[in-house]
Amino acid sequence: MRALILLLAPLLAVAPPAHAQEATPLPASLPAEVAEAILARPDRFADLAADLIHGHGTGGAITPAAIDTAIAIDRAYLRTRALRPFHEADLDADGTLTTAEAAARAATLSAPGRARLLRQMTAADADADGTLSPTELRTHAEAEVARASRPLDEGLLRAAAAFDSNADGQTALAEITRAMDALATTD
Ligand SMILES: [Ca+2]
Ligand SMILES: [Ca+2]
Repeated sequence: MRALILLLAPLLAVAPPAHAQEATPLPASLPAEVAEAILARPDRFADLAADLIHGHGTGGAITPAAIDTAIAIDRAYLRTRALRPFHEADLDADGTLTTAEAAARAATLSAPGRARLLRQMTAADADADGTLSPTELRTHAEAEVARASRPLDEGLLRAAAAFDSNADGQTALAEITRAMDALATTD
């Protein structure tokens, strides 16, 4: 499935409204920047929570552990996406990318694809020796995950856990929608 955090970009692009600092029915445990993002677009947070619960929950509800798993799946998706061009060029499958392997793969690509592969290789080649070691590949993948999944993105996914209003250890979609409806009526 598409990474949940990629769905967050429109939510995060919206500036928090002026009333974000006022008292609200949001759980007090939420970090301030997460609460502000939810207040800015409660409808989008409800959509995000629905995707999270439907995609990773059980019986219409989700536990904190399942949210952690959803976030780990998103990270794995981003890591895999970052490494794919290099894996496609690792012709002898030894986990290391040589200059010759990159050149052989680049020759089969369009001009933009070739430019992208060589640019990504230069960026990942931390010691500038012309090859990518397993360590350089891992570091590059983690950097791409950090770049694509900002702390606030994951904070919004984790926020769903704070809406467990009946404290049964899981958040039902109804608990989220009730809280978002309450926000709408206090506006
Ligand atoms: Ca290789
Ligand atoms: Ca290197």
